[in-house]
Amino acid sequence: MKGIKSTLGLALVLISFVACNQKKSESCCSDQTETKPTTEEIDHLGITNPEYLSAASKRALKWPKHGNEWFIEFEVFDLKGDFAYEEGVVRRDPSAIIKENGKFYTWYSRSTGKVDGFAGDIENEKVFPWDRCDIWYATSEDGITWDEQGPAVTRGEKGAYDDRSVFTVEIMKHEGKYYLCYQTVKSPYNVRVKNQVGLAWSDSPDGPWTKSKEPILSPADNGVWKGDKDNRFMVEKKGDFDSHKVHDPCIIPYNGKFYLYYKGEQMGEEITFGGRQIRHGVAIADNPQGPYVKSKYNPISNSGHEICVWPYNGGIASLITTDGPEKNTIQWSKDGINFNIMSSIPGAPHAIGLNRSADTEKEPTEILRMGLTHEYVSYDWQYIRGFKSHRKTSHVAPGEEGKE
Ligand code: AAL
Repeated sequence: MKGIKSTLGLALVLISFVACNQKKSESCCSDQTETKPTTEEIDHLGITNPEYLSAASKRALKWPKHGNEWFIEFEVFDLKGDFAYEEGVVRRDPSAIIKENGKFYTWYSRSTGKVDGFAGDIENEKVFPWDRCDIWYATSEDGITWDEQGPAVTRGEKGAYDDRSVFTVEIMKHEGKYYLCYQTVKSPYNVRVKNQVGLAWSDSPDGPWTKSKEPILSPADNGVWKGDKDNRFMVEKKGDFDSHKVHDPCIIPYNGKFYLYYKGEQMGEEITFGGRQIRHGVAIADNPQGPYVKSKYNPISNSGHEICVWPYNGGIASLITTDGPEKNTIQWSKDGINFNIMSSIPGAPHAIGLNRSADTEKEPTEILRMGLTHEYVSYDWQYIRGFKSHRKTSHVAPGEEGKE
């Protein structure tokens, strides 16, 4: 009996020794891949001595291998007709461009009057440039000269969830129907007011539009304000990344479902090492009109601002601008949820309206070759401008080309 016991004991010791060593060798090997770069990697990254890797070189060694396919530069320019700058009118946050009946169409936020801010009579004044907006649309033969057509979706009647402002719109065409999704605010527009998302649909890009009776997306309700002051930084608990506002909605038909991408603003938002704490989320529905269910993986970005997403190569691409440590990157995910950086770009125009009439599969960034953006002339007045982008594949001085 004693003999059996001691054999069993020895076996256990041996098993745990082997298991322990296996663990050790796994961690030793992963350390090795981290610290022992290949000759090609050393040459590609220009590392002086692979025995002495700086933190920057260690990070560079972890980068996935990408070419310059996703690297682009932008040029922004004035448009003509009704999109020429007009003092007294705010036109901003253009939707994507679609091509219908031989013409380009876009929708946008439109308001008039100067901004008063939050200090005065918020019931009757205008607190932001995007306050007291309706959604208007314009068409163009060439994408340069635009004709304003009039309102598409207007604010709801007093007491409705969208009675104060409807703004920051996106267009989706699906199976012959048109869908506009947009931000909504209910009066009074105070600092702590929650923002929601509404939807309208039509059989024609020229309307008439039917509005959803209820919002299709709302902020998470797990944040807790501290005190009664109208202050958005004072919180007991911040809650989810979208506990205060759901913004910049954009619906993409994807894998037989509808992916509603949006920007979240959090109660108690902070400034971090990358700027404002802004992150994106996605909510998924079986039908364009919803119900939209927020993904358990939210937030799906750690940076960004206005949503700018497009389908590419069976996945979804996303341009991340303005805020957060990963701003000025283009990212791609093969499942619409798990995004990785494909390129780091020298800034991008704000609030981009993509060219959805482009052949999106031609190149990863083909949809960005032309499009719309907005620009601040002042905090009171913004107008819609055009942009172009081009791929950058080499960097040569004048006269150097022939010598390549
Ligand atoms: C934009 C967007 C949303 C915000 C405001 C108008 O950049 O993120 O639309 O509410 O600013």
